[in-house]
Amino acid sequence: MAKWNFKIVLAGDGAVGKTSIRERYMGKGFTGDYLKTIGADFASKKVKIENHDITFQIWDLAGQDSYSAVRSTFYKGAIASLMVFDCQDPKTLTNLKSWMDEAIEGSKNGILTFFIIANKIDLEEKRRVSREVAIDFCHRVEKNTGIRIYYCETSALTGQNIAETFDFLGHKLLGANNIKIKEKPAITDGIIDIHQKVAEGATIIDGVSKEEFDVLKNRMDNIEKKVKTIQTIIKKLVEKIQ
Ligand code: G3D
Ligand code: MG
Repeated sequence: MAKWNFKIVLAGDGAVGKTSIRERYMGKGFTGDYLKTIGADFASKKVKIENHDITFQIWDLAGQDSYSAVRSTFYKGAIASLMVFDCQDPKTLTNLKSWMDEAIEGSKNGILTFFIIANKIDLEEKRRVSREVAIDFCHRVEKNTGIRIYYCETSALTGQNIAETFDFLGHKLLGANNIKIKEKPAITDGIIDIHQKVAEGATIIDGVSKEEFDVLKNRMDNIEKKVKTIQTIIKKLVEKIQ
């Protein structure tokens, strides 16, 4: 029976709900070491997927600075990262760009799975970042970094999608270690494989559907051809004049 130790880091702006997500998953009474110098908390939880014993080591930043040179300890050895934003505040989503850069650098590219998490989904009336906008953002980040991203919507308050996210992570991380698991994770509508979605053409490419994208691309290709023809004509004219 194999034992697995997966270090997962929670990153994102202050007050987006990182500690709440961790506490919701692990219960309030965790015993964590307080890593004073880097301002991080750490707690662990054991779970079982089929006959595999998994220990999730979950690290959570207490500091609110968007960058700190001492953070490398925080990311060192991390295999997955939950990048959390508050669905009430678009800035916390766009700030995830620099959080991701920091995580990629700090983990020395060791992070295999990134989750972008829209938290506080229970506050429906106050929501200011739509699912579409968030998915579009994830797609752009995936395109720019080449990193596979999963997107999910959670509420640390109601518990929506919290356990599901960690269960999904457990399956993915075992998979990344070439472990074949028969039972499927409890995938919910809230968990979206950005890569898969784009490959299926089922969702957004820079804000347009796959069909619209293909039409636009076709038009661009035609315009490009016309421009080339015009350039050739101009070149010939210039040659004649000379
Ligand atoms: P952080 O660890 O990212 O800094 P916290 O964020 O977990 O400390 O959460 C910040 C505030 O947001 C807390 O409120 C917390 O209760 C609230 N919060 C976190 N997640 C959710 C959620 O899913 N839904 C709602 N409605 N609130 C949430 P206080 O008032 O204690 O500061
Ligand atoms: Mg916190």
